[in-house]
Amino acid sequence: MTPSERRAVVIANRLPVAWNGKKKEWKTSPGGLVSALTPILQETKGVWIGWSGVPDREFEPFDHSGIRQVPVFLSQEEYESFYVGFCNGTLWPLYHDAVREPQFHRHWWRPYRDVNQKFAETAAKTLTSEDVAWVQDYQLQLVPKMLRELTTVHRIGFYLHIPFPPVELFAKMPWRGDVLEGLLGADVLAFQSRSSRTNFSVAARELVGARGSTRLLEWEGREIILQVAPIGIDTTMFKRHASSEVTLATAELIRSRLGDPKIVVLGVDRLDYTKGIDLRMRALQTLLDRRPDLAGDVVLVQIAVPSREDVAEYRKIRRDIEGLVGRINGDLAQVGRPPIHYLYRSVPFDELIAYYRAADVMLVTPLRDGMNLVAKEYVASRYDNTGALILSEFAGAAEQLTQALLVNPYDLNGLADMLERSVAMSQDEQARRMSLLRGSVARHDVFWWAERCLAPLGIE
Ligand code: GDG
Repeated sequence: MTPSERRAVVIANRLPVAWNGKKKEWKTSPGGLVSALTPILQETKGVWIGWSGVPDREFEPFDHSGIRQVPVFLSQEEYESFYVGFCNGTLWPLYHDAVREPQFHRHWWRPYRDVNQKFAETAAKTLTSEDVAWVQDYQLQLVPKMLRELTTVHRIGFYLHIPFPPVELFAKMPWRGDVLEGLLGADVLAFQSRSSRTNFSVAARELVGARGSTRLLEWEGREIILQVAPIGIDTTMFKRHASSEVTLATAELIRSRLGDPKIVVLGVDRLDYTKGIDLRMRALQTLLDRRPDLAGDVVLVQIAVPSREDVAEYRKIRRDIEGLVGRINGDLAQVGRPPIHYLYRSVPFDELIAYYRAADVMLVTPLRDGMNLVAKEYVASRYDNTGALILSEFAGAAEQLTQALLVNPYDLNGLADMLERSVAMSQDEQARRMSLLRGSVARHDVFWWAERCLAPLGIE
């Protein structure tokens, strides 16, 4: 069998389609992963295995957009202990530098293991010895080893979308050995950044006795390739949308609704405590305290997309941020001219691009982030080389986007300095930086990423 004939089977927490209960139909969930993999899975007659997003409901396998979709059943209880509990209460904070305290509960671990087993068993029914299994992300770290035990599949790959933490943090997890052994079941493990790959290699060697180097480990008589494959976006698609007449008109409208300020600063994030939304607002306040002459000229638009509202920490960060918006606007607003415009909702894709076009400065300040696609999307939308990107050193994107204004988000004065600098940046400097950033984002787009991940697995 040649690499171009080999079938790819993606195993992810969610299917690339979501069930619309009212219309009783499946709808494609937009996103980079889905658009990158759809053509590959279509060509190779591939399969996507994942949860439907609806607890307590069985769905039969079906075809959508030329891809076989195999739903995995999750009960409400499993959703709460596996997903809300272990994935989002244990792994998510632990893997993001423990910016919130990870909760370790045995009654969450067991369902994590059982649900991983369920995904592996569902996949095993589909996989043949000619296929390549490609497991996605932190929800399914035990699946590679389980597939090795259950199947004779050609190769097993795993991609981690979030950071892999330093060993000092990772070592706290009571089930660290099971997780490492789960991942070491793969033939190829790919990470967003060099630091994540190094962290994993150190943990595997120190905690379970794997041998080898940062790039290649040996475990139970097998070799495991450790890859760095930073995820990208479909840059051509972003440029096309960004330059359409409708988008440009919407961008104008957004600026005029904001009162035509001199500088529009934009933040776009899922409302998550890792994204540093509160710190960027406090940095704006620091700047306006320092430079009252900028009041009215500089406004921040923050789009905060509702996320994981079932998790207590997420409800708390929402309350904190909304309190902060109220305080800053209460202190600094003139009637009809608040410094912060806060939207707690997601906006349609076309409108999001119009916001990217309307923004003079994009503020991306996560405390830790696997990559951060918003930073890349902003760059790809600035086809005329205008605008400035302020980017946290702690986003995976900072390893590639070195021409951004890089900041330590914890340093409020430093962040305020950088905001001040971006507000005053000359057009020449904007153009020089943005054209280098655009080159980097375009060279390492989502198709480059998919190929980098799939080629070592034997898929072309
Ligand atoms: C995880 C990792 C890694 C946002 N608001 C709206 C909207 N979005 C879209 C953006 C972007 C995506 O959501 C967010 O992606 P990020 O990469 O910024 O962040 P996470 O959701 O945390 O993603 C991250 C990523 O996985 C991929 O590997 O980069 O580090 O944490 O595409 O455009 N889309 C629409 N309306 C919105 O209001 N339509």
